[in-house]
Amino acid sequence: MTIQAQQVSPGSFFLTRDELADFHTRGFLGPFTLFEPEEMKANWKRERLQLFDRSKVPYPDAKPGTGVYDYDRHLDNGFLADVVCRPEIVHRMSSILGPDVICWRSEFFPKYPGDEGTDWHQADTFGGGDGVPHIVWPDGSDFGGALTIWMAMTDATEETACMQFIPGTQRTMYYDESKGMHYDPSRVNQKEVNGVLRGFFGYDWREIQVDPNWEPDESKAVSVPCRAGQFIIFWSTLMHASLPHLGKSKEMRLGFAARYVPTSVTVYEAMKESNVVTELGGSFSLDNFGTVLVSGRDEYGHNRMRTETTRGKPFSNANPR
Ligand SMILES: O=C(O)CCC(=O)C(=O)O
Ligand SMILES: [Fe+2]
Repeated sequence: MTIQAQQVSPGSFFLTRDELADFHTRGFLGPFTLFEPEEMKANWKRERLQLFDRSKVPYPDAKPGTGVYDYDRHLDNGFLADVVCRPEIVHRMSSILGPDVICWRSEFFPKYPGDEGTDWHQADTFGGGDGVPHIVWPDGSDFGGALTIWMAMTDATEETACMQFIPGTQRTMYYDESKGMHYDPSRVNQKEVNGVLRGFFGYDWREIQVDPNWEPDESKAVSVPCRAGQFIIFWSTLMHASLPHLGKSKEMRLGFAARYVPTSVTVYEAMKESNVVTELGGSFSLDNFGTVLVSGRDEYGHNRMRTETTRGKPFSNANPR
């Protein structure tokens, strides 16, 4: 894949050559500001209520309490539909992934006071849970995984579960996602790892380590706090985690993650027959699923596209060609 640094002008958020080089060295970039903190706080106050309206959620069959319950709310919620298409995000995605980019997944990551941090992990095929690939890159690709933007909907500090990364680990997979993991929600909030309360929503990534004796080198970990309205970009194959919410503040921390790949990537091919995705203790049918073309055009036709939300709001293309 050729990667071009582009000229930065007003309204344009393509990465500079230095930012790109930095991204490829470390595997993450940011934080960048999408909303000022006060604006984000007002947005969240409003959208929190909107999100309770589940009359048009894409996966009405997903059960409450399962990890898939609030997947892909950008497909029904207008605010999130705008967020995933914003040029501040999409131009940067396109600087790394090329001109033709889809958003295929979004998720919320809430941490309430006292909650464990997210344990160290990497995602290449996103099939670590069920052992079946969710995304497949074309043969011979340099990269795998998805580019993630993780946006802080509330402040995320070292005391309130900010993200952590181990820079430069994005090129080696320390986990074999084809093994699949056991789901056991009784594991949640139970375990300290090196003195830090961490877990993975009922999964334990140690079950699928390539080398059972390996441990992530936490001495190299960096914490990346974000103010409400800021976002970080990272490869899903970068070793990443979050710190626990220590409970000193009574405010929950909420992350919103959206995942992007080039149009050449095939999403949910392995679920073509069943039309069902199963992970994190839940499942949902793909009837309303569609990827969103946020940049360029689709010359492959691998994926079902959604051009509008379930409420009929069109998605915008931030970088048409
Ligand atoms: O927010 C978190 O604690 C974890 C987020 C994460 O793992 C992801 O966005 O891939
Ligand atoms: Fe993750």
